[in-house]
Amino acid sequence: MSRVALIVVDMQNDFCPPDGSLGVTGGRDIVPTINLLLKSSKFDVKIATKDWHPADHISFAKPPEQKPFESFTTIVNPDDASQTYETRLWPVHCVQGTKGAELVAGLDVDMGKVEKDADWKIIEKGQDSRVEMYSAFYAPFDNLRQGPSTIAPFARSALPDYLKERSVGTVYVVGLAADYCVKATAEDAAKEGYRTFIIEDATKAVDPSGWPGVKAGMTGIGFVECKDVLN
Ligand code: VGL
Ligand code: ZN
Repeated sequence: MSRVALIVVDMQNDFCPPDGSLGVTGGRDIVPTINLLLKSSKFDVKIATKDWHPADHISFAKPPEQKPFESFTTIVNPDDASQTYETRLWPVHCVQGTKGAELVAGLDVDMGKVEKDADWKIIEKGQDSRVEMYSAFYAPFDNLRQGPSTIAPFARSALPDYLKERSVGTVYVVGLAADYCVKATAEDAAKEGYRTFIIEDATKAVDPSGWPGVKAGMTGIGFVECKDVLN
């Protein structure tokens, strides 16, 4: 029987105001909603992802030439210089082992552990300093779906195998940020063949004004509210 997974993306101190280095407006406010989801028996498998960067991660703006948020960087596949990737630079965030990389206070991660028959797992991502990795599945140029990649093994997380081993068929994605890691994770989930939903009132965007446009461009993903799931 196909099982249902809840993927809680990057609910970490650095993404939560007021202290987070890359605080997403309202990021902390969705903790109670996510806790309700974690408590629900609707999900057979529960996962929390952590952005887990080395201190020299490529996505960190290096002042004074580079500015966070405003600048764009071109990230090149270390194995193929013809493959480039345009994205934003960010303030230093979620460095491995720092307070900023810890799951945010109040997130009821124990719910996943105590739930009867539910698996609970923390998945780290973004450990390869050479590549950005918004998705909790893969870095953009990881081709492990086709065969062995020569990109460092950390460009692929433990998530793809974890979901497969547990016969998951449907995933619900929540957390931070809607327009970056939640989006990329949901898109890869859909690509991998999962029925994929984003629970909209359990996520917040870095750019709330741009979110409707980003959302409109996402195909094959369902958008639902918490109340639709927990009835
Ligand atoms: C994220 C920017 C940089 C996210 C991670 O979790 O959405 N955004 N790293
Ligand atoms: Zn990051």
